Parts: sequence; structure tokens; C-alpha cells
Amino acid sequence: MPKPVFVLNGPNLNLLGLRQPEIYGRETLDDVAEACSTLAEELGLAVRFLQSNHEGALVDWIHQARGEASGIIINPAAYTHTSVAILDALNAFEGPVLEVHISNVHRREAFRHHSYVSLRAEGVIAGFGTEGYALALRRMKTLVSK
Ligand code: DHK
Repeated sequence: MPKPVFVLNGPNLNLLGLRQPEIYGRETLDDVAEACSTLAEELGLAVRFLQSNHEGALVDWIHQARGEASGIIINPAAYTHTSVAILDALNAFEGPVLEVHISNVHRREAFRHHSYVSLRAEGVIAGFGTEGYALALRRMKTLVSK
């Protein structure tokens, strides 16, 4: 059985579809999780889809990914712009890391323009709505097949 790709989601993404739909769209996080597992099956990947509002929980999952996951796709949400702890945890992970943002963070407030996670990520997808997760999974397939 191949190691799963961890798809990690940060704070407030549990409210996807409900909060600021003009920015984040109307799809729920469950819709995104389902789309990811359908696509993963097509690609021959396994996924473990997780969300937490707590920085430490995300750090713990990244630690767990060491040895257990083939790669990490992460939307750290607001922690993107603040969390050295998440960056440090990702730096301790040996596989590929892809960063996803549903919105185009570069078109938004200046504080969203900086990402700690980008210092580690092989690639960043922003502004493609929830489709960004599918794009990241396809890219992850290439990266873990190398
Ligand atoms: C989600 C959030 O919750 C914001 O804090 C980020 C990100 C952007 C997104 O676009 O997915 O700034």
C-alpha cells in the first residue's frame, strides 16, 4: 500500500462554503475532501484529509507525516502568514510539500502577501478556488512518482 498524501487544512476552513463565499466559494470542506479522494483514486494515490483550527494539531500531523506520508499538501490558512512553528515542522519532513490557497492572496491585504510556508514548499497554488486542491494533487502525483 503506497503511503498517503496528507492534505492539511488550517483554521476557519471548516466554515468553507459558509464564510465569505464571495472569496472562498460555496463548496464545503467535505465537498473538497470528497473530490480529493475521487481524484486520488483515479491517480492511484491515497489521501488523508484533515482540518484543525489549532496550530499545534497541524504541527503534530506534520510530525506524524514523517515516515507515514509520501507528501504534504497544506492550506495553512491564516497560519500561512504567521507560523514559524509550521514552517519548522515542514522543514523536518522529508517529502514534497505543496501549498494551496483558495483565494488569490496576492490580490488581498498586504499581510497575506507573505508566507512562511513558501520557504519550504516546492510549489504554491493560489486563486484557483477549491480546484487548487485537485491541481496540487496532480502535481503531487508527479513529484512522488519521481
Ligand atoms: C485561507 C485563509 O483562511 C486566509 O487566512 C488566507 C487562505 C488565505 C485561502 O485563500 O485559502 O490568507
